[in-house]
Amino acid sequence: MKKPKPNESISKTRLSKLLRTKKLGKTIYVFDELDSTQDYASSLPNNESLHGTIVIARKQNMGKGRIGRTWISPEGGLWMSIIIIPDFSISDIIFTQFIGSLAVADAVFENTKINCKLMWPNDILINGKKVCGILTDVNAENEIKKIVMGIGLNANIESPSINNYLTDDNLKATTLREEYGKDIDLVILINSILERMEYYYDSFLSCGNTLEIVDRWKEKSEMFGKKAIVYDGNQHVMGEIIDLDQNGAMLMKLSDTSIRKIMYYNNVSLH
Ligand code: BT5
Repeated sequence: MKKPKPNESISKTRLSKLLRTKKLGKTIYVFDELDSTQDYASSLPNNESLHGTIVIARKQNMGKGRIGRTWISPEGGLWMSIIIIPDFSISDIIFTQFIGSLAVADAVFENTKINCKLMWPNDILINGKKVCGILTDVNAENEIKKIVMGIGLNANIESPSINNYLTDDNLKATTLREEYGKDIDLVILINSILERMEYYYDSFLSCGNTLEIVDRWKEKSEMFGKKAIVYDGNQHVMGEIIDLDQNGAMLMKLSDTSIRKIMYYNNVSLH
């Protein structure tokens, strides 16, 4: 059988045939290009049958990061949004972010044997450089709540085609092509991500098992013991990251030895 070239491999038909998940990926949209898969998924009307729908674009023209930031999304990357109709309280939203990061890290390991590191709350790094970001948007205005989880994974891309456009000098991006030395089959990678996500999601929902998720997340993070600054409007506080609590909040020790809880929506920068 002819093997598709990785760059051409996000085919809806191939993906549907390969997927072994129960719910995630049951409906699949694949576009050559979109402004943002996140916007497209958010625009679909809230409806329970949407749970597990995935929206993929081969390239995005206006990819979104958090708090109005831009996500550079050339061809060759994995730009995907997953719709979740939650059976849990929206206050546990941080766990969807952890589930997404763990699923990507597991899938990258499964396919390349590369160990990614997680940075709170939504970054995935290889060798200290960002390879993936997760974005979680919530639409809670309706009776049926909808979470849209966006995954932006720099896969089969040359890193300068991202780094040349980054404006923040402190942050460098890397790509799987650069770290792995070859291209990866994106359909197989998507399948691995969705399988791992379903595993974590089911164990979280069926047993409320946040402990396993928090523990796995802690194992994969190198943040503990590092100094960080948290920005709060014009103010900022500096401290040492010491732990993650059961609710997914990050615990930071300040210079007066008091412990401050940092929530996922806070703006944190590592030092
Ligand atoms: C994120 O935001 O890390 C979340 C990115 C989510 C992107 C996905 S792609 C599919 C879906 N559709 C969308 O439109 N978005 C989601 P944040 O933590 O705010 O990081 C954004 C910052 O990362 C930017 O301000 C840049 O400094 C940097 N950046 C931009 N593009 C990048 C890239 N491709 N790789 C690494 N860093 C990047």
